[in-house]
Amino acid sequence: MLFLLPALNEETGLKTMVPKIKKEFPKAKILVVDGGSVDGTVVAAKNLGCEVFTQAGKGKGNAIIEALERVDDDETVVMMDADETYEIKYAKKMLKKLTENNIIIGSRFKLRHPGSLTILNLIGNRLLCFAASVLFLKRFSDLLSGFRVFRCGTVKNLQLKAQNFEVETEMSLKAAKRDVELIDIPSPYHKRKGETKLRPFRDGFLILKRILKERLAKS
Ligand SMILES: Nc1nc2c(ncn2[C@@H]2O[C@H](COP(=O)(O)OP(=O)(O)OP(=O)(O)O)[C@@H](O)[C@H]2O)c(=O)[nH]1
Ligand SMILES: [Mg+2]
Repeated sequence: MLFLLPALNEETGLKTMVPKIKKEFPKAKILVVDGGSVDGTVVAAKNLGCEVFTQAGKGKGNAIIEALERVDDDETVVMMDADETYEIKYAKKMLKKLTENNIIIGSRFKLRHPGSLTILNLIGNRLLCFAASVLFLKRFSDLLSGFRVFRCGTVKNLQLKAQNFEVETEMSLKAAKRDVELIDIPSPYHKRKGETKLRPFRDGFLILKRILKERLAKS
């Protein structure tokens, strides 16, 4: 099993998160994909015993795509942000539902902590989920959640292309089109450690564009 952590300047989050992963999942490998951090992310991750590589391209999407290329198809992947917003122990609940052909999503709306999602992000997320649900005639609960469990090969087969924060949306929409089951598990969400990398208007617009692109594309 492999924890996949995309990290751009997340030294603070990694320092508290990685020991928790090791405690809950002592045998798991931890792969940190560095996005060109200028803080102590890389050194901290290495000192904590993680495998680390710096991505060639830019953006969270490229980080995920490049990481999956390095991982065997039959590996179980737990993807989560490196800012300690998600609760590691919930991965256990998610792993129980995993099959060869599904993606388990930690859905944040029910159990989110106050202040974890800004009003703007909450409204944007809801609107984007609503737009996708209407356009795809299927209910998407937390399209943008970065907490996901899947077999590496399941997601590699989707041939993701999104370079930035549209990557989770593309994953969910392509999965829906290819009959890969999406299973939501309510999972807590906390206020992040360190500074956000999300730019709500720019990234929200890119996500909306991705939803429309996926709707218009044939497969
Ligand atoms: N490798 C890599 N990681 C990135 C990049 N951009 C963002 N990330 C990571 O992707 C994860 C999600 O980014 P966040 O800034 O937390 O965005 P968010 O979770 O939508 O927003 P918050 O609710 O503010 O946390 C974090 O672990 C970031 O460090 C990038 O270009 N490269
Ligand atoms: Mg975050």
